[in-house]
Amino acid sequence: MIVQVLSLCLSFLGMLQAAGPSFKSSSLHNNQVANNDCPNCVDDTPTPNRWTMPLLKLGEKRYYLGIFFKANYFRATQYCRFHGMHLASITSQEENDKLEKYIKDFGFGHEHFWTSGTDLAEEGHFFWMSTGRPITFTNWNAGEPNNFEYENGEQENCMELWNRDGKGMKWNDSPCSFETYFVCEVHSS
Ligand SMILES: [Ca+2]
Ligand SMILES: [Ca+2]
Repeated sequence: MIVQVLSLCLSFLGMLQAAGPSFKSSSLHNNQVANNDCPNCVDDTPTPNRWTMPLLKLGEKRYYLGIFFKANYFRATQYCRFHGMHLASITSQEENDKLEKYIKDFGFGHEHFWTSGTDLAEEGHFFWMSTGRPITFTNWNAGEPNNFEYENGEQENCMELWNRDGKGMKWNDSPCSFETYFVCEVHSS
C-alpha cells in the first residue's frame, strides 16, 4: 500500500515538473518587466481590450447610459472622457427619439440625464461641448432654457434631458452642480 501511494506521489510530481517549465516561461514572458521590480504589478503593455460597454448604436454614433451613479456635469464629463467617450450631443429628431426610447426601455424615463450641451462660455448661446458645434436641432421643454437663478447665485448653464411635463424627454438648462445620470457618446469611425 505504502509503495503504491509513494508511486502515485512520484508520478504526480513528475507531471508537475513536466508542466512547470511551459507555465513559467509564458508567465515570465507576459510579465517579465513588471516582475523585476513589482511582483504583484500587472503588465502594462498594450493588449486587446476585451472589456465592452452596452451601447446604443446609431449609425456611426454610440450612446452609453451612465445609470450607476449620479454626478455633476463636470464629473460626468470626466467619466465619459476616462472611458474614451464624451458627454452626448443630440443633432436630430431621430437621435433624440431613439435615445429617449433607449432610456425608457431601461426604466429610467423619469430621471434626468446630462448631455454635453452648455452655455457656460456665453450666456444664452448653447453648444455641444462634445463636438464644439453650436446647437442646431433643438428639443427644449416649454419655457426653456430659462437660466433660472438659485438662492446661492448659481444659474442654469448645463443641458439635461428631462421628461418634465410627461411629454417625453425634452431639454432643460439646469445648474451644472446638479448631480444626476448622464449620457456619453462615442463615434465608431
Ligand atoms: Ca445659462
Ligand atoms: Ca431651466
